[in-house]
Amino acid sequence: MWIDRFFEHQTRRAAQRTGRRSVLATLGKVMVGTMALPVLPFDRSAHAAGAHRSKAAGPQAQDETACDYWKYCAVDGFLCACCGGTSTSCPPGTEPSRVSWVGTCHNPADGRSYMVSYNDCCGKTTCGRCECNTNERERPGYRLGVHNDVNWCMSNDSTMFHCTTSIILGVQE
Ligand code: ABN
Repeated sequence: MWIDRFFEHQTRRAAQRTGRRSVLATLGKVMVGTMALPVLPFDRSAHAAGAHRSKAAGPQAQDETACDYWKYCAVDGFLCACCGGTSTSCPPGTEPSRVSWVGTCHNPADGRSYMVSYNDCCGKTTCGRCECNTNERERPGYRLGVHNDVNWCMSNDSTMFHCTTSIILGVQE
């Protein structure tokens, strides 16, 4: 009967199409996918200095090369203390940005709040060490005036960003 022949033909065609070739194609896709996975851009800043300390413990006031140092509560950049400078001075061959981002951080050593200016150091390629992204009270990029993911070297003679300092501007009375 024609209907039997029709379905037999369709079934054979489907079996040919979804046979070994499609299994191999699926396997190939899985293999390529798993090879690409390790090179995808993951945020690895959690592995930066100080990440081993518990966040619940709050900020600390001893180690200037760790992201949880109290002055770094709203920082976004590589710590100059890990790049040949200090938390308040630029490494040799770089100069402080003319514009900056400010944050208010709580110092656990004296229980007071300080206004901190995050000036980038400009004039050399990125340092790449001690990347910290604490960004307390920062807002998303579409709210430009309150966003910190910005190269503050933008108005210097050299706009090359190297690292970020954290300079106390004042204490809250
Ligand atoms: N303020 C640090 C920085 C520099 C370049 C791009 C993003 C953030």
